[in-house]
Amino acid sequence: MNVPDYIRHPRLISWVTEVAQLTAPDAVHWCDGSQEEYDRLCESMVASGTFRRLHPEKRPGSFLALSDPSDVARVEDRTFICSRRRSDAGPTNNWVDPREMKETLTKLFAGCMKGRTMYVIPFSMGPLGSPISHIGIELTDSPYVVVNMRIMTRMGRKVYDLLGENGEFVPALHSVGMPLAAGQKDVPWPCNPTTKYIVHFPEERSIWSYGSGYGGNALLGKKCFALRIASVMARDEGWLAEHMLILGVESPQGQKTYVAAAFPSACGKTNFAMLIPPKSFNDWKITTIGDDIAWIKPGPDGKLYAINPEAGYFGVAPGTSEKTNPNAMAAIARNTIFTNVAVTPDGDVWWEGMTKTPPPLLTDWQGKEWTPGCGRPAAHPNARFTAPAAQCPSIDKDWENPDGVPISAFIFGGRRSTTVPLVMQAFNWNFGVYLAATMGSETTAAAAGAVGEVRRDPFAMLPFCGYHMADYFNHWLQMGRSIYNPPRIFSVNWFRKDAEGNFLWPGYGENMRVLKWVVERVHGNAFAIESPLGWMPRYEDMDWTGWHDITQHQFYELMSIDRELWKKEILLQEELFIRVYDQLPKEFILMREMLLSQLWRSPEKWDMEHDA
Ligand code: O2Y
Ligand code: MN
Repeated sequence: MNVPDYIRHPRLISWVTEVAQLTAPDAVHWCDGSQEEYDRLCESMVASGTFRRLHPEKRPGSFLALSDPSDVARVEDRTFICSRRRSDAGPTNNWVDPREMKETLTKLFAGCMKGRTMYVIPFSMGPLGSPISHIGIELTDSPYVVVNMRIMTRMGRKVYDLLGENGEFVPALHSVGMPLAAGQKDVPWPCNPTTKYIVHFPEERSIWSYGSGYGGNALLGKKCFALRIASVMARDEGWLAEHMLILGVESPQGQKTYVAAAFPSACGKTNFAMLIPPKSFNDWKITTIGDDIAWIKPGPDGKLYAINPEAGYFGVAPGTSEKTNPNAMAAIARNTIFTNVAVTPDGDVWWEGMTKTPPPLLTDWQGKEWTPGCGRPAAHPNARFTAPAAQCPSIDKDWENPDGVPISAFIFGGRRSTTVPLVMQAFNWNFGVYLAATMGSETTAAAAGAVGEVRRDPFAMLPFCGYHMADYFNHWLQMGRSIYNPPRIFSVNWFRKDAEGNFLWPGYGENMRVLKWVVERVHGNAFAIESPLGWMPRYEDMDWTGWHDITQHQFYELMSIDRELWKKEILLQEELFIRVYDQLPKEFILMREMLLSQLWRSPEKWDMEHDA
């Protein structure tokens, strides 16, 4: 094997050698991360049929990939946390003994790269050299993964300079699980239709992924490293690896406040991260640091500082439009890889929700002819764009600041048609941790299971925590004890509906009004009253400039607290708590009691119109 002379890391070289011996690729390519390499790989994928080049003027530098119909999303039931002890993975993760799993995987990986090239991808999660960043090396037999990783991470030769001879890195091994026999013709989207494993070994901080070429299963810097492995590192080292967007709010006076927010998958995180305030707020500015993951570490002054470990957006295309997210639309105008969207006859992209009227003729995500009303979606509901973060017009000037940005507030939100008010501030850090731990979302048609059922998704981390979920709650409580003046914690719910099923809150840019109250609370500049659940704004505490439709009555309906619903809610929360009881923080029992007692000393239907 020819190792470039700038790689001076014996442990890395021997790992790559061992993997090459096991997987038997035809060639090993050490990626340098250059534009030429990216262009060459894209061209070769156009030639092989994996990529289609999009219209050079309408989507310059952009490509479309259509996946195998069996390989379209993360596979949670095939995702494993293989800690030495089952109890360390906890009851919410799939677990297999690490020795047994290594045996299974070693058999699967034996010869699995035959007929393919193995790429060595050096990448940094976070700005190169930042004290908050960490390095990974992904070995993969998928050129699609290489080019996506070049957008999503800081990838290339400079990583080897940082690693030197003995630097730490997370080894991440990936194969599409489809070796090619001599002379066998490849398919545009190789994967293994029957066998998939997304496996994490938290003690040795390594990742093995087999059988899928899609998104979170294959771009191992993202969910596998930046959340599942990093959450374990964060617990051990006293920091936070979170499923959070980070945005900046700049007031007309130029005061900048950074907020991190957690919402479950498919709850509009990218839209919130790139929010454009309503016209009447045009002297306020929202800037974007990240749309999905935050790494947050205590700085020298004891405050929390956050970076976005990613360098790109792997966003959901359907629903993204000039109306819902103009910043995302600008970010994907060029140099973007689209996966599983539809394509127009002249080579531009389209998906449901992009325009009001669909084009008269498309090729859908399965390569079939599509016309409006044909009864099939044109794009897959989990179709994605991979775009460089730097292309987003709202990108924050400090998005690559190696020291991170100071976080003043955490916001947690779910999708709830009832029960949870539009916004409230937790009474204190511990209560905020309780609110975040009990958050849930109603299932939509896109998710499996009954529509409208509440799924608990604590901290939006249920599929992404690399250890016992209740131990993670303890880690958050411990962080509150160890940091000076911790950020304030808020809960939001953009999705509340009236009795007729109409949304009570328009969302999108109007969420700025909530954000403004949050920021003003952080700085001690906004009034709030005490509700049974937390601190809440009155109608007059919100800025309604430019919006004359909402009445005080409507706002208080959005903010009301119904004791009967909360009784049910607390019983449902108990289901999660009992599931993770062996590590459940004792504080949670006390907070539940406090909550119940507050609900009982308030009227059955608490609302500010009558009770405040
Ligand atoms: O389906 C996938 O492989 C991607 S999942 C994903 C991608 C970007 C951001 N968030 C998510 C998520 O599931 O939370
Ligand atoms: Mn996500």
